[in-house]
Amino acid sequence: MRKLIIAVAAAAFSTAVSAQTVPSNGQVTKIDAAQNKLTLKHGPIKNLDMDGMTMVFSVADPAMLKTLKVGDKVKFDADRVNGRLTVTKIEKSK
Ligand SMILES: [Cu+2]
Repeated sequence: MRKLIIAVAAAAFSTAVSAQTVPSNGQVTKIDAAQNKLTLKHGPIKNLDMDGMTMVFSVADPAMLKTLKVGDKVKFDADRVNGRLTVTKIEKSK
């Protein structure tokens, strides 16, 4: 499944060299440290072929949640990890 998604993304965005993920913009609307989850109101996520919406993501590293608070604007990478939509990288937007 993951390989298929990457292949489709690569075909659709042939100018993107070898990157699997493309940074997306979002805003933190909820942090659930106990569940290791983050709710983001996000813009389009190109590598997941997703339009803007508000949704829950898993986070790859629990430490990510410690640097964030509700209302923060962020730039993040999201990918499908073991079938779950997961934030693999996140930083506050300047
Ligand atoms: Cu979404």
